Parts: sequence; C-alpha cells; structure tokens
Amino acid sequence: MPDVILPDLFDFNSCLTDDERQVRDTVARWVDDRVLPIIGECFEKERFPMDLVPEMAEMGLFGPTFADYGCAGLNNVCYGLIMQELERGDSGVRSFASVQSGLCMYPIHAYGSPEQKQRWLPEMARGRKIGCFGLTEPDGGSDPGTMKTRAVKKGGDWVINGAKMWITNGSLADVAVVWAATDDGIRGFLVEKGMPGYTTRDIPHKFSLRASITSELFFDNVKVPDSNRLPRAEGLGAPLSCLTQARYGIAWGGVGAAMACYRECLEFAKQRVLFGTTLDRKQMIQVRLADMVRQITAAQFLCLQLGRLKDAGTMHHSQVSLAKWHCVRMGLDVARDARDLLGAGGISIECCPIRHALNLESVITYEGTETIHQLIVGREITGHGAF
Ligand code: TGC
Ligand code: FAD
Repeated sequence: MPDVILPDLFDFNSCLTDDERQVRDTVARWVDDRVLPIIGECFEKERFPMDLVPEMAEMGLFGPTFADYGCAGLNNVCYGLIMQELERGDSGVRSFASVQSGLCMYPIHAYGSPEQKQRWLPEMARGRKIGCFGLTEPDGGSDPGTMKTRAVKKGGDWVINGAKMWITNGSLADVAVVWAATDDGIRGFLVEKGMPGYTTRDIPHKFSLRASITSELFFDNVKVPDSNRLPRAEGLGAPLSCLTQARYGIAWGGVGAAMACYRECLEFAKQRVLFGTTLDRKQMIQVRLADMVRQITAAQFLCLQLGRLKDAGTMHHSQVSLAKWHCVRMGLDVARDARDLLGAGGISIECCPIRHALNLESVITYEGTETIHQLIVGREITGHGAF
C-alpha cells in the first residue's frame, strides 16, 4: 500500500494473493494521486470527474471480471478490492464503475446476443461508451416487479413508454439498459442515446453523491428494434441478478469509505492538543478509534469470504444482501462518528467524513434499501417473505 491506512490487526494481507494485493495497491495509488486531490471540489460543484474515465479504463476497472472482450479477467476478490479503493476516494467514483461494470456490462454479457456483446463490451471496457441502468420508477423503486414502463411489440420493433428515476449516469450514457413490462413479463432493452422519444433530465440539488450524475429517463413511444432486446433476459430475476453484482461491490465500497474516515480521524487525533495533550491519548478518543477499526476489520473479512464464495460459484444473493446491509450501515456509522470526532472542522468539505456520510445516505438507499436487505435476509432464515 502507498502507506498504511488501517492497522492490519488480523493480517488481512496474508489472506490475499500477490495478484490481489497488486491490484488493490495499484488502484489505491491512483485514488491517492488522481481522485483525492480533486474530489472535494467535484462534490462541491456537483461535477463528475469525466476526465478520470479513460484512466480507469486503462487500469482495466470496467468489467474487470470478464476474461473476454478486452476485459482484465480478474477474480471477484480483486473486483471487490477495486471497489473498496474507489469508494475510499468517493462513492460517486465507485458508483460510476459499479454501474458500468455490474449493471450494464454484466447484463449485456449474461443476457445479450453475440452482436450486442461485440458491439458494446469492448467499447465499454475502454470507457468509450458509457452505460446506465433503468429499473427504478418515479412511483417506487423497492418493488420493481410492479413497474409501469411498458414495451409493446409492433412488427419487428418494440415501442417503449414510461419513465425511470434516480438513474446514475443517465444523461452521460450512450446506452441505457432499460427494464420494461411486456405481455410476456419483464424484459431488458438497450435504448440508445438519440433514439427518437428518448430523453433525459438531470436531478439537481442533491445533498448526496454530488460528484455523480443522477438523471430521470423518459420514454415517449421510443421505437427499439428487436435486435436491441436482451434475448436471454426473461422475468424479474434478470434485473435482480444484475443487482447482485453491483451490491457485491457496494459492500466492499462501504469498507473503503470507512477506512478513509478512520484514517482522517487518526491523523487529527495525533496532532490535536486539548487539555494539555494530544487527543489520541484520551480514553474516549481511543475507544472511538478502536471501535472504527473493530467495525472495519470485521466487515473486511465478511467481504473477503463473500468474494471467495463468489469465486467458487457458491455465493447466494441473500449473502450479498447481508453484506450490503452490514457494510454500508457500518460505513455510515463510522462516517457520522468521524464527522463528530473532527469537531467543527468536520463539517467542512476539507474533511472527508462529511462527504462520505452524505454519500452513504444514498448508498444505504440505492441497490435495495437497508429495510429491503433486512427483509431478504429475514425471508432466507424464516422462509416467509414479509415485504
Ligand atoms: P422474488 O420473487 O424475490 O424474485 C423474482 C425472481 O428473481 C430471483 N431473485 C434473484 N436473482 C438473482 N439475484 C437476486 N438478488 C435475486 N433476488 C431474487 C428469485 O429467485 C425469483 O426467481 P424465480 O426463478 O423464482 O422467478 O421477487 P419479489 O418481487 O418478491 O422482489 C423481491 C425484492 C423486494 C427482494 C426485490 O424486488 C428487490 O430486490 N427490490 C429492491 C430493488 C432494488 O434494489 N433496486 C435497485 C435499482 S438499481 C440501483 O439502485 C443502482 S444504484 C447504482 C449506483 O449508482 O451504484
Ligand atoms: P421506496 O421504494 O418508495 O421506499 C420508501 C421507503 O419504504 C424506504 O424507506 C423503504 O425501505 C421502505 N419500504 C419499502 N418497502 C417496504 C416494505 N415492504 N416494508 C417496510 N418498508 C418498506 N435506480 C436505478 O434503477 N438505477 C440507478 O442507477 C439508480 N441510481 C441511484 C442513484 C442515487 C443517488 C439514488 C438515491 C438512487 C438510485 N436509484 C437507482 C434508485 C434506488 O434504487 C431506489 O431509490 C431504491 O431502490 C428505493 O426506491 P425508492 O427511492 O422509490 O423508495
């Protein structure tokens, strides 16, 4: 690592392979050099740092687990460590990579035709084409099975009407993976920028994820050729399987955000002199720092085991729900406490915890709210759906 971010009390490093450490350290250095110096200003000005996209592509951060179409062919633990490091920079940067990889490249790879894969995946891996994922609608996101956006078959085309809301990268995207109800159930469509009747509008005045673009998508009789339908995506399980990919990375991301907050608190506590000595000598400050390390360390090992299960092909989506719930809640708790530990300075954009805490208010809601993940785990252990 560039320098030690977390005391490695349980020798987490020894549980990683050389390749995994190398991937993590490469991304960590890049985040330190390229993201941290600019991200406060991006957050303040509501700007996504688009100039970083080619560099992320160059490092192989888009679709990193695919071994074809110009992708890096890394394992899922590497993918998780990438997400951890990106979110140590900012949740918005991690969101960009999550959406591109888990929510757009994944469905094209898993459910697309050979032509769709060939057309989109190499360009998306290079960061030359950007994707977004339209599932949530204005009337509610937690129950996507009741979506109102409809696609009706007319000859060789589909005609889509409806709207999607809160869509990351919406207005940036060259291609939107859009989920719509049809007479045969839910299907996925690749809606391209510029198709007549397809428009987007950015959502302004967010107090969270300000370094990320969030948009509404509108479909007014958008004619989409059948060749743009994902041929192997049938039913709600298809979009939910994409969420499993992104939620996996978000769990690791929560660890990264918490690491950044802890690190800033430790540095502050070492130099802040109050009541005759530095804060790091005060019992209550030590308890709070130790508690952050306790929470981060436990979450890190949860993520690692989840990654090993994913690499072994035995991971279940309810395990991902537990990890997303646990790690994002942990990150938010750490960020809020870190904000307080920094005193008044903690409300300034100069300090990262307030930015991470505000970002994590979105992260705890998107990709399934905390309640939805609790209910998914509840269903798994009782056998009763209580949604
Ligand atoms: P349910 O009966 O549970 O499931 C329908 C079918 O899907 C299967 N399934 C899954 N498959 C893969 N992965 C998962 N996570 C899956 N969850 C369920 C399931 O086995 C079933 O298959 P089959 O063959 O039996 O039909 O469906 P339900 O209608 O009861 O819904 C359950 C519920 C509430 C858990 C689901 O609707 C849900 O997860 N809701 C939350 C919606 C959500 O998370 N939306 C996120 C939108 S995208 C986003 O927020 C991007 S933010 C990105 C960023 O910026 O980083
Ligand atoms: P609702 O579903 O209306 O829920 C409202 C409240 O009710 C919540 O507290 C919820 O936990 C609770 N609730 C829901 N069901 C139950 C129940 N059965 N029992 C008890 N309580 C319940 N979506 C996309 O499709 N693509 C994206 O790229 C995307 N990016 C996003 C980016 C940001 C910054 C944000 C904030 C959201 C994004 N979303 C995206 C949307 C996100 O997935 C939804 O906000 C989320 O799924 C919740 O939906 P909702 O906001 O409509 O809340």
